[in-house]
Amino acid sequence: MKIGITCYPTYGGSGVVATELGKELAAKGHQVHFISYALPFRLDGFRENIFFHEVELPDYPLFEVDLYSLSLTSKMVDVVLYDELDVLHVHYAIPHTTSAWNAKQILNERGRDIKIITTLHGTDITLIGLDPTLLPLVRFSIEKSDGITAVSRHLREKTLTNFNLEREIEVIPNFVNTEHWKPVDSERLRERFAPNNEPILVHASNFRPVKRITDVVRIFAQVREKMPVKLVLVGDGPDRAEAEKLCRDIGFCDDVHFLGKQNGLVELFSAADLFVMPSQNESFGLSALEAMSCGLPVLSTSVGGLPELNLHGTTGYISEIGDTDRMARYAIELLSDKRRYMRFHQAARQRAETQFSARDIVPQYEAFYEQILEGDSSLSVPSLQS
Ligand code: GMT
Repeated sequence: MKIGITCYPTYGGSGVVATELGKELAAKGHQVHFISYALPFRLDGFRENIFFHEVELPDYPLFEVDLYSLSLTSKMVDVVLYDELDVLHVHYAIPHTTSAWNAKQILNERGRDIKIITTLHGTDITLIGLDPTLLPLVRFSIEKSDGITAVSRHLREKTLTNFNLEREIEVIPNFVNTEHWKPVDSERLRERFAPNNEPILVHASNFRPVKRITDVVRIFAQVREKMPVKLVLVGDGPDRAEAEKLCRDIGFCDDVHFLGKQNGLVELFSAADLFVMPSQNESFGLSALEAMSCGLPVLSTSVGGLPELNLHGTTGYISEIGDTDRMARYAIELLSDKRRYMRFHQAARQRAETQFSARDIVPQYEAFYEQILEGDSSLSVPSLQS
């Protein structure tokens, strides 16, 4: 099959999922064409069957605001026609689904049909998609997609309610390549972060307010009052400075490692003991899954799709948003009980392998493409009133 994939190419879970999906599909013999404004950051090294089409923006003084969504449409039209795509799979509805719908209209005029599949990832539905400036367009685009997938049951329900829709939305959860994301020897790294073999808490994200980074620091502060422990923070973003200041104010900068953006996450996760995700909103929580696949139990909140991933009392613990006391208590309990910790460590890895492995999930996308191409999108599109 020839598949066009559009996603955000920079740091962010939707781009990661799209890129990993493209890599897996290419490895299975499909031809994959990425269409975006930059090379997706997880697209490392040369891979057969993968092509990249850069969307260039016109440089003209009259266009003070960026016309990306229109340039993307034009590029989609070209790639569909000249690379003979079977399907366009866009990740994150805004503006990708709308650009794809426009491309479909242009192609239809030329007698060429193309199926559009949208994967909804999170804030395209729960936050920015609800903004009055975008809502009618997002709703329309979702309705007009030939197929829609959501990364969790929670996100499917949110989409149907928030946009007052009645249509099939296939839940295809996010996945990891468990051959890559697995516990590896990382003694050297561990010694660097925790010279006296202290337990290590780790967090990785884009440090946006929704991730509640200062909660990570507060949880760490409470655990540190009871036991020697270290904190490793991976990533960067708007809330990093505040978290750094909090560490300085509390006075434990020596025990906290701010690493910024990193690529070697498998080694970092393998060196750590517990993944902390106190998010305010999370339709899935991909980085928690990557950590679980490396054997890390997860301390998370109960929001969004997190309870579909992290099983309370089995692969980690779940608490209410902002309940840092409880999260710290759970961390102390788990890190002080070696046998219980080992059970959680094994269960986390096992859940990633049995429920969320690329081996099992990628075929669900392939089957969905087939279903849409055969014309059975099980659509029940209501009239456009909201
Ligand atoms: O909505 C965002 O925060 C952006 C989005 C992204 O592109 O990184 O993240 C969402 O998609 C990820 C991949 O499916 C999910 O793992 C994240 O939970 C989700 N983020 C939120 O829902 C806040």
